[in-house]
Amino acid sequence: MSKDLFNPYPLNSLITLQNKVLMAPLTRCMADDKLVPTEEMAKYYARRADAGLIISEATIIRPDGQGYPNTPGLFSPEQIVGWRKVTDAVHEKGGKIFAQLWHTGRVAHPHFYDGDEVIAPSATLVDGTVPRMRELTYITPTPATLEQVEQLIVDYAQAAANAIDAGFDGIEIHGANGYLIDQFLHFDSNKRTDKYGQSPENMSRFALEVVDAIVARIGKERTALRISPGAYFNMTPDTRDKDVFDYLLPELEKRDLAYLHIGIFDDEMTFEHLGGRASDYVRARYKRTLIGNGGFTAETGAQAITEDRFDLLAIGRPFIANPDYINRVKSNQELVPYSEDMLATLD
Ligand code: FNR
Ligand code: 8K6
Repeated sequence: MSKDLFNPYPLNSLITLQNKVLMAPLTRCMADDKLVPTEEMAKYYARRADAGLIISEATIIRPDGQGYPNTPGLFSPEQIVGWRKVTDAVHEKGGKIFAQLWHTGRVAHPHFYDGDEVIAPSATLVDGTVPRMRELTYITPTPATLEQVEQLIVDYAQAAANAIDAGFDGIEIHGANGYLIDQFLHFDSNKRTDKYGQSPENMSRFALEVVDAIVARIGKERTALRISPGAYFNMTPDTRDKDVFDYLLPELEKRDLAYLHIGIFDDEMTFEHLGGRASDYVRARYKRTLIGNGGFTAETGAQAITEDRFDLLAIGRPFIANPDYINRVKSNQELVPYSEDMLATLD
């Protein structure tokens, strides 16, 4: 396999990664009941500190962003203290870690917070029930008012500042997988008729305003974004979605972020309206640092980097199954296969 995978990679003038194999963000639902990261979580992340970069499990920016049990937050002082233990443990082992900032939008459920409203771009219900809480059915969201949209942007920026206070090296905005920001970017979930809907420019506005507010607060070197141009999770694709991403990608390129990351479970999945794989679609329209992900092995990922399909590789499930993933791959040891039962414990 190409040794290049283990060469350092400079994201920018402030941050250089020790190698090109990143740990993908993985929700584990193991924070305590105040959504504070635990000692076990600090140990779990520290065991994986030899990744080029750890991207934390998605972390909610405020209470009404929660859609799954025991997902950590970054809005209370206790949560900042809890995350500080995680970031210290990772740094002590020479690693780097970004916080993934999350609001689930219409996938949120008031079961998890005080209040009865779920806010989203539009009043479009997501089909089905909450994973791991199958007795809960999603409820029809309330379209966010313009004041509520403004407040969300303020809250994203505050959570980013909290992440830096907690010792993170940067943040990745979760704009993928059918959650709040992605809901603005797709016609399936955005039916707004104001400045946040109907046209590619309007539908990209929220994502770009969140990016700009965070960059203003913590700097572009520490700000990254994950997107899913092909709707595939809690979302139905619409051929017009391509126009939105055709507009968004050059706008993002101008912002010179730390990186852009594709959110997909299997990069071999093709989207008719994108003309193939989501990663190839993005690569053709975005020339800065791109992270590929979704069903790769170190070998297939290294090959894709050699072919210049993306710059860095994020590994998800195999990193759950193999805390020592980097070492095993480097020394050609066999990997433990991932299985869903592994989600029950934080090894
Ligand atoms: C995920 N994924 C995910 N993505 C994300 O952006 N934020 C998250 O919190 C999570 N949580 C999560 C939990 C679990 C249990 C799984 C399996 C996946 C998606 C993940 O980052 C990645 O895109 C996929 O797992 C595909 O990559 P692999 O696993 O094929 O390398
Ligand atoms: C995606 C973040 C939510 C994480 C909650 C934990 C769920 C764990 C189970 C993940 C199983 C993968 C689901 C695959 C959906 C992709 C559809 C093509």
